[in-house]
Amino acid sequence: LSLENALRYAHTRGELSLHYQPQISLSDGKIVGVEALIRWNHPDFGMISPVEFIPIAEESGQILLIGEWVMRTAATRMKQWMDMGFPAMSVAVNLSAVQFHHAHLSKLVSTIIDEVKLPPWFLEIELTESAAAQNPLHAIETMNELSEKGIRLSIDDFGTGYSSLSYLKRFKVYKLKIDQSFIRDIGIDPEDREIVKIIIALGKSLGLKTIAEGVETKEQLDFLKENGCDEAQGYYFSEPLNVTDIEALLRAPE
Ligand code: G
Ligand code: G
Ligand code: MN
Ligand code: NA
Repeated sequence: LSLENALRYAHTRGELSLHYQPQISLSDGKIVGVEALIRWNHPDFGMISPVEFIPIAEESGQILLIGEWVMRTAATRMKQWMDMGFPAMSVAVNLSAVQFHHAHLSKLVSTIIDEVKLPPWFLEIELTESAAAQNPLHAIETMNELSEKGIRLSIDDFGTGYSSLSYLKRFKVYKLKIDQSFIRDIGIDPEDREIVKIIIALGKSLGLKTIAEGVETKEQLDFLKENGCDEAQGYYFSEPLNVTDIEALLRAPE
């Protein structure tokens, strides 16, 4: 049985779920957002990583349905949390290149936002530089349509793609996500320290928020605070959690 076949049923049989990883504001330590990360729990194969099945979903075209499910589920959940009285925060979803370059993405996103009645600025779309690079003209158009509707865009894995700087000039970007490969060795690698400082400074001068990914230690956190990074995300605070566990975390006094 191929993974592609199994994936066709995953969606309808409720085998897909979203986990949520908190994003912390470094000025006050509060949770200001979550990133939604897809999980596939197959009855026989067990947990299958998105690293394995997203490429298959992209090749087979199933990513369009799955991606729509991700956006709708994440937006619905955030609306529900707001209605339950949790503090306002954003929910970020990862978009694959295939989804991003499909016609009418911005229309689909608006439809979902309207349907769910979530204020658009609470939804953040994460896109990698390389995904945008596959069709730069269409990417600019889509980015502009999304930001006109008030939806926020963040560049995922920032610094690992190419043409980063020209994109910042042409796209309306809200946030830079500093790739975890730069954060990992902050404690031992002076080059990584300089790169991270420069990305934070770039964000400041262009008026973009910066968030560090993959923060695992106090030392990394202190460095980021010292250098004025806005937010952080990583195992130091919390791994991605299922709905029950993230709700418990959101309820707990900080
Ligand atoms: O959380 P985790 O280690 O499992 O994520 C692995 C990779 O899968 C990351 O690169 C992440 O961006 C990607 N990913 C997670 N959820 C989604 C999703 O809903 N859609 C897409 N396209 N990629 C996702
Ligand atoms: O590509 P993207 O940045 O969306 O993927 C985020 C990935 O990083 C997910 O697979 C998520 O589970 C993982 N992740 C989140 N926090 C940490 C962390 O502190 N350390 C490591 N190594 N991975 C992390
Ligand atoms: Mn991401
Ligand atoms: Na990333």
